[in-house]
Amino acid sequence: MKIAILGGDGFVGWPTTLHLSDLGHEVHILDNLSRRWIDTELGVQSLTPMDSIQERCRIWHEETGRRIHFHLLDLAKEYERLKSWLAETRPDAIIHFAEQRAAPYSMKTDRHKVYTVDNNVSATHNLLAAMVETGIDAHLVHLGTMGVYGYSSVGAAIPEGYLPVDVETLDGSKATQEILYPTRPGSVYHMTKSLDQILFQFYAQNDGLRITDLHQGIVWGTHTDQTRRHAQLINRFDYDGDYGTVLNRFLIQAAIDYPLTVHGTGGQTRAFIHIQDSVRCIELALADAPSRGDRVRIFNQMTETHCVRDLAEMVAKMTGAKIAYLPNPRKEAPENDLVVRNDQFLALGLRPITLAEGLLDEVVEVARKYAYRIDRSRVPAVSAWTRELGSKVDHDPEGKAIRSVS
Ligand code: USQ
Repeated sequence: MKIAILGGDGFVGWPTTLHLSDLGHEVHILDNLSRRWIDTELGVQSLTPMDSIQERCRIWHEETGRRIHFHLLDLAKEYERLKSWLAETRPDAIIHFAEQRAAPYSMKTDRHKVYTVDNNVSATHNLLAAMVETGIDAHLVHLGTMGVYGYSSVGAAIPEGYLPVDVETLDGSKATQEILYPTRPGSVYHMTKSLDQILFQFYAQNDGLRITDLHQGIVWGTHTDQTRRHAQLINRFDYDGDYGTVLNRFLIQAAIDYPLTVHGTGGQTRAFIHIQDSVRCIELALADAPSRGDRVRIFNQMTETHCVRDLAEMVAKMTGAKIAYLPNPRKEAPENDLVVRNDQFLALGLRPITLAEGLLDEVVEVARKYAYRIDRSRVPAVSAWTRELGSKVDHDPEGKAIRSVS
């Protein structure tokens, strides 16, 4: 297949690019490199040393003989260029990762909120409009988030996108409908992914676009089979307070003897998936495309659930790290249950990598190896959901005063 990977330079985009190229597909990355610019804005860098995208593609070619084509393009701002590229290249599939993906970054200041909404919603809508206008029949696979469902305890499993509901009709009888599971985003970033769902629903229904939306949990790990093949193919690994996600942060904190930063009581339960399983799920979703006229296909892309406190205890037991219970900068339920259905990927053949198998390797192979690159002052999470919460986040776990950067 000819596959366009929008956002193919990012944390999930890059290993997906390599995985699909390795399977023999013709792969094109479209990316505006915004994630690299944001590192510069925040004054942080990936734990792992990353080469330029052009250099990464060159190394892949040297290693495998396969070509990855890179196109510098801003989906949210360059609509006409996007349309011309699609019309000329006519990909069979498009994988859309090209969105600002950090919840704390999206809540940093009003400017970051505006940027996240403008970027994410325009990117998705530009893509959908261009697909219709060019008349291409590509299967669109979008990386969404489990976070669209929200994290309140409902005492029932979260289904894969659709919820059957009984409504009372005018004559008093019951009619059953399947509706999109009600969204309850917990950040501006998660809100943009909820908006994406409505855009997809409309374009699938109105124009027959074939769309799969993957509601992914929190990704952990760094390496995939392909990124291991050469030191310069390594994936990025974010550890800072804005882009680092919880488990990867705990791993590097343990590696530098920094107390594990649990927000609040750590009773927040979340869904997790290893990066290797994430790229495999994308391969499986690509091979199982909906037909024209079908509703949007939604998968829950996660393999296990854990609460933050249990994760911290697991990492502490493995490494001897201390745990710090900190004021939570986020407005979120302090404790929640989470039961998620993921039968569709399991039925398609996914065999998940569990935390129990992979965690220790990750600490030794990545976190300790690159620990010398960590700037301790960038570890605390300082982006607060409200001013009031921000005023409570004033000291880091080592007792130093925190200065918020905007
Ligand atoms: N947390 C801590 N300590 C930390 C960092 C986070 O206790 O040092 C807590 C947070 O308060 C939150 C939970 O851990 O309760 C998860 O935070 P996270 O930063 O790991 O994940 P999140 O902000 O939800 O976002 C990440 C990705 C996002 C993706 C989402 C999947 O950045 O792109 O959509 O995970 S999900 O969470 O399933 O919606």
